[in-house]
Amino acid sequence: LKEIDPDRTAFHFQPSKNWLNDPNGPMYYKGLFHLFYQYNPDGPLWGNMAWGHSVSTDLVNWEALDVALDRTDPFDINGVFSGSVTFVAGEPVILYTGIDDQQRNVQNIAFRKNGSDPLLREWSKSGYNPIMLPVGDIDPDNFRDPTTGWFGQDGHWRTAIGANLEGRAEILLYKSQNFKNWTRNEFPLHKSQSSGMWECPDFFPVSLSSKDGLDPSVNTGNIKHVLKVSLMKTLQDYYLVGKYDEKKDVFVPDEWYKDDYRTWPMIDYGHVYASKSFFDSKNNRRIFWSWVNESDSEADDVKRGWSGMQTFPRAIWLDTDGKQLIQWPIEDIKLLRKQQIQLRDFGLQSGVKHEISGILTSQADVEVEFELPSLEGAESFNNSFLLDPSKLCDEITPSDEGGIGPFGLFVLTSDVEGQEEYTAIYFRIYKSSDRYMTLMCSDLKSSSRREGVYKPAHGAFVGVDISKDKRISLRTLIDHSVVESFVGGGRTCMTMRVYPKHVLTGQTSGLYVFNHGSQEVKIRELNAWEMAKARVNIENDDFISR
Ligand code: DQQ
Repeated sequence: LKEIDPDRTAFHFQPSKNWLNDPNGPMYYKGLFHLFYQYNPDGPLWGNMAWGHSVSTDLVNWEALDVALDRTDPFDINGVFSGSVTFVAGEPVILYTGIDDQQRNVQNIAFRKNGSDPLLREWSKSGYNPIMLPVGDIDPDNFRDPTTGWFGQDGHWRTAIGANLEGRAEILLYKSQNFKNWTRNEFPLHKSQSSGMWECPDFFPVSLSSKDGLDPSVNTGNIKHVLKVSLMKTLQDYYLVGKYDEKKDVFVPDEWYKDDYRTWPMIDYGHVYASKSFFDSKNNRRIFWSWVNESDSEADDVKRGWSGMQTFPRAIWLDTDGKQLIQWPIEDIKLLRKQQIQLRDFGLQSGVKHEISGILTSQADVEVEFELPSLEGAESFNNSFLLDPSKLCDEITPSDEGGIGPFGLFVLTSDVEGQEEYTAIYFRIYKSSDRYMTLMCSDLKSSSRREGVYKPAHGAFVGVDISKDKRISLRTLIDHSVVESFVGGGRTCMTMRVYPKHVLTGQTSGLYVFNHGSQEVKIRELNAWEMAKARVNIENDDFISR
């Protein structure tokens, strides 16, 4: 009998075994989606970095292929680090960072080997690698993660690379006419004084008038550009919205922007890193993945034989306010929805906890819209809350009796006496002098009785004005050890890793809606679906023969 692995997910991207981190070079090419990822072929901890590779027809079910890029040459013998794919004359080309035989970060290029293999299994590294070296003021330890290339009106390709120059974060811009010989631009695409090294930049245009995604080279029409950076300092992903000046080749963030990362919006206020997007030309959308790390111990990773996963793919576009990004699980997730439970116009009195029963809730997709009969009774807001909402969520608890809220969901719960566990995802409304502020918390303090597990509370003030219609929506994907939440239609996202203990003894997990505020809260509608298990990188299967 195989020992049960309660942390293994049902529909999140993971290799069948070993370590995974950053998503690399996602693309759609001739009927197939490809996802490469930072992978250790030899074990469940970080090391021996290579590019793992999987393919899919629907972005939900994945077939694992052999490692696409491994450490083979002087220019990458110490690691094949992150990178991306660009279509050059219609052909996919990989740009990636190698850790060379002198331990330097260098940039390399690889082409598909066999033009007739639809699965793009083999890649050949060019003989003229490396194509970019850390020379001059570039720190050879901090020069990595080339973006997908884009093509300018002047007939030159561009790519952008994260770098550290005398302690300053810079996204360096390189140009090329032939995608082979690259020259560093006079200016960086963008830079910052105080936020440390920026890894894994992602740079792409977004439409101001539609949810459709855009090809990376589009720079005309009603558009803005987004620069996403991963801060080594905080291990969080942030984004800036602005204009790309193609003449100077610089990104100019919108006026509100200050050079203080604490004021920048985050891709996800939970626990993700090194995100990357691609343009899905099949469905005209931009899709986004992020690495979700483990947050239990290394010994646990070794015991289970794997570590890390990707967020469920999200469509990403710019809100009509032109300021914030919206991220939403791709529609294709509906392929997995099974039995559904629904509540409509359901009053949640103060102090009530109501169970959503009848489906398996350890793999579920839950959408709920709360309505507040009135905003009177909201507690007063203190400006100091703004600086550190996670600290605030750590200090309060979901069982406090508040004014409006706490109300929300308890997920992955156990009610068995002496073994109670619950993860709370909830809201609490505050009133400042001129507006209402909606706090969202994901509180893991009571999520597990397992030892050595990180059980933080994360918080964010959500980018939704509650005073408009007194409604707030929450969507939560629950998948065994990962809980991804989307507030206000995807304006604020929070992903957490949860390791409940009760499932180890075969107990099923519960799901509740609750209200511990002094005012009644109404559920306008709740839909919860049990989710089927996707086929994700199952070993020993022959994709081609099926
Ligand atoms: N992970 C890769 C690097 C990147 C970092 C190495 C971010 O290329 O900068 O595994 O997680």
